[in-house]
Amino acid sequence: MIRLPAKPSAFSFDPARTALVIIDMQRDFLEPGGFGAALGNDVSLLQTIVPAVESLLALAREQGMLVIHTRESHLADLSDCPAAKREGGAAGLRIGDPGPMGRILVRGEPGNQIIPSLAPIAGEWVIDKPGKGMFYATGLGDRLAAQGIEYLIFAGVTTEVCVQTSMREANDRGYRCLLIEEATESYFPTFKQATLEMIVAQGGIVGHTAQLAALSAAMNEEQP
Ligand code: TIU
Repeated sequence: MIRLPAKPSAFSFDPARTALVIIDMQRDFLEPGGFGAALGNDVSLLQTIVPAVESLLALAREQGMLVIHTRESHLADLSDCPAAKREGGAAGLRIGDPGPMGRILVRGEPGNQIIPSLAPIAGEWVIDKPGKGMFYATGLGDRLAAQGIEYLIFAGVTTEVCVQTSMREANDRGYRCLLIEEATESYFPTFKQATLEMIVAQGGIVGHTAQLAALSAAMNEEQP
């Protein structure tokens, strides 16, 4: 077992039964002209975490840990996009509308690809999800169970939307969850901070959070 300092208490995990989950580091949310910008957000805020997510991904790959990438996306005919979700954006900038990176939030379009520096490699899982949470309508739960995964380490965007929803879904399913603080970001810095605090409140009601350096040090140390 690997043990590291975390909030609200130390976090222990077995790397052989752990997956790194990188949520939605796709061009739609990180680059101008995508879904994030269409919703009125300053996407440059999210780009600041890219180096930390790159380091975390390299660490997981070095250690041979399972890596899972998610993408929020919809089928080309939008049959998996509820009207309530599509109605959310401004006219002409809604899910399925044409944008500079192709149809907004549609599977297979250029904007739906994970940014090049975090691109999945062979053996890593890519989960396309129509919702904010990674378990809803994806079949991921069965795949994780078949693989014997019990611990999930989270990174990605945005902290209070898809990351938090996925972490709450995982928490309800019994996974032990850790969110890496510098490897997640929100369009709203106060929402990120509030989310980190609410995850660890009440004795870790949703899970744990830790700094990347703490995880890296623990993983590179000899464990007793
Ligand atoms: N809008 C926002 O903050 N997030 C999303 O729409 N999706 C994800 O968080 N991936």
